[in-house]
Amino acid sequence: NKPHENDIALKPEVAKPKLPPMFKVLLLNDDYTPMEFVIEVIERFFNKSREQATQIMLKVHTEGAGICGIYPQDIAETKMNQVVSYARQSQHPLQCIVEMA
Ligand code: TYC
Repeated sequence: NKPHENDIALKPEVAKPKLPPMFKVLLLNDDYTPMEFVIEVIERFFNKSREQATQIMLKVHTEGAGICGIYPQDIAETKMNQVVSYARQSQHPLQCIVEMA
């Protein structure tokens, strides 16, 4: 009792719950932006406590860069643009970048 040759076994398509690709938002160190301003930026745009924001700022200051948060691409890019625009309004050279996580 042979299977019919048109009975090709197709792998059933399983609906995978797909997570969006995630992107890191980083601050870069510079010699001019005041530490207090950087702490306020991290609190305001990345919803961190004063203590968390201070730790992140010090990491950026000593290591050159630090992650403020990880988000889907559109949110990560919006945060980067908000940080840069706020820093420029305040005439600070603070740099913010997005990287694939
Ligand atoms: N290096 C700066 C200073 O000594 C402080 C600073 C920290 C600047 C983090 C930028 O992303 C930064 N005033």
